[in-house]
Amino acid sequence: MRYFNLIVLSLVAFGMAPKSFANPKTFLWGAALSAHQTEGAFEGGENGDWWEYEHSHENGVSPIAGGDTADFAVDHWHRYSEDYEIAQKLGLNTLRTSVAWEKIEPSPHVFSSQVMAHYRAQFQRMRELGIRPMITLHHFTHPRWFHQRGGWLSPESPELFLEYAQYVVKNLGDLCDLWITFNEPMLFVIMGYLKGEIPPGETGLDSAYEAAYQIARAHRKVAAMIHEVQGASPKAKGEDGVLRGVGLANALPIYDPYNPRNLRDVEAAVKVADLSNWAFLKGIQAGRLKFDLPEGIPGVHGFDRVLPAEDLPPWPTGPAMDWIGVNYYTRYLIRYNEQSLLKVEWVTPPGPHGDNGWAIYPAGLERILRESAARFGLPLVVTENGLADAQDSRRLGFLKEHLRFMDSAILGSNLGGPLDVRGYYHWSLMDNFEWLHGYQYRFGLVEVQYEKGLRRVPRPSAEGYRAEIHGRK
Ligand code: IFM
Repeated sequence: MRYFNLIVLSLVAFGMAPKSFANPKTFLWGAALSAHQTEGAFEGGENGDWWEYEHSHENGVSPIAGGDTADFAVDHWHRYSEDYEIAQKLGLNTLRTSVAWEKIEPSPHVFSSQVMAHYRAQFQRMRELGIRPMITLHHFTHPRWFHQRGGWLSPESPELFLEYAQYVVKNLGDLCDLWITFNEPMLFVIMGYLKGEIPPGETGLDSAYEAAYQIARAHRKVAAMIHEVQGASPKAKGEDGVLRGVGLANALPIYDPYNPRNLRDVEAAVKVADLSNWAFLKGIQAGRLKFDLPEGIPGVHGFDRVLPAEDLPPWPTGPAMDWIGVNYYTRYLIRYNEQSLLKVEWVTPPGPHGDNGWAIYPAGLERILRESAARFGLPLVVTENGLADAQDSRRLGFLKEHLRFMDSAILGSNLGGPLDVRGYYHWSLMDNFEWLHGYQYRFGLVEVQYEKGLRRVPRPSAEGYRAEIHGRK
């Protein structure tokens, strides 16, 4: 292995990097989107929890910056074909997006064949253009009825989610064999069930633990179902180099100690990374969900519960995950602080950052890929990486640097041997509705001109991404 690394490193040093750093024909070059952020509320969006939230005004104040709503978003519902044609021109061979549960299942056990026909047409168009879909089943939004029945605190929630997922896989399975069950499940749990900052607005440690547990169950049930329908690993792992199967897209920032020479900061950073990045995934893989919180803080306790084995029988349902989706954007410094909740404080490192304040730290992509590989031993996909940059003055540099560190992960570097990375999805193909921040942050390779009828205008960075992809083929 060391010799291999040396050879690769010297080839890179002399500008002779192997052109096909991965399986060049099967490497997934894509961009990511989500339904609620792009589609608009057409055909049933008003059945959703976010629709309700965006239209709620406590004391006349909207919970969304600028009073924005996703009622029209960027009208991807009607303009998907135009968007996919742009993606094709950029040289993308895949796109990641989600489908809206609230539109597909507007009331319990009632599915909309009209909405499904729309999604079929959408994904068929993608295929016609030579673009492989990666479909996310849950990207933060829910039907309102789901919360009326207890949401993720209810023990029936995994079955309800499975029923919806079965309907989607039955109807779209001939067009898609790359599935994500949940986007950023721990971020969703923290914001929706611990801090109450997004729907359903629950607060408290116990509700967060319960929601994480039911979501972990839901993931395992859906992974088993998809494997039964479409085949389990090793096929899913891609004997032919083509990635298939099921993963989760996880928010995986780098957490470093504020002061690497302060043992308390070092321990705090390890703890935060474990809770936010790894505990949930470890639980899904091991069948036992465990959160260790620091001892001795009033009202704070840990969690340790076995996930029912019958959710994921050993055969033919395959493993709980075929690959790990890595959403990587930024790095935080963690400082021990006696006064703060959980005795830790998040600090944004100084230096370059996006319009939304997130620090730019490209080396972190290689580090997080290496840590994910070491922990789970599974193929990896960068399911999101991008920058809020309305001027498009830093996006291309950001992209090139992150790709350089992804190359190092794939080729091997002084940090370790070559890793099995199967794809890169830039967030996002085009500007869209950025949740609590409305439309103020621009993540798109393609600008959406909101004041000019949602006209799509590729930014210079889009051409830069095309060239980067081309250079690696
Ligand atoms: O827009 C979001 C996306 O929905 C989930 N990951 C982070 C993106 C940028 O904030």
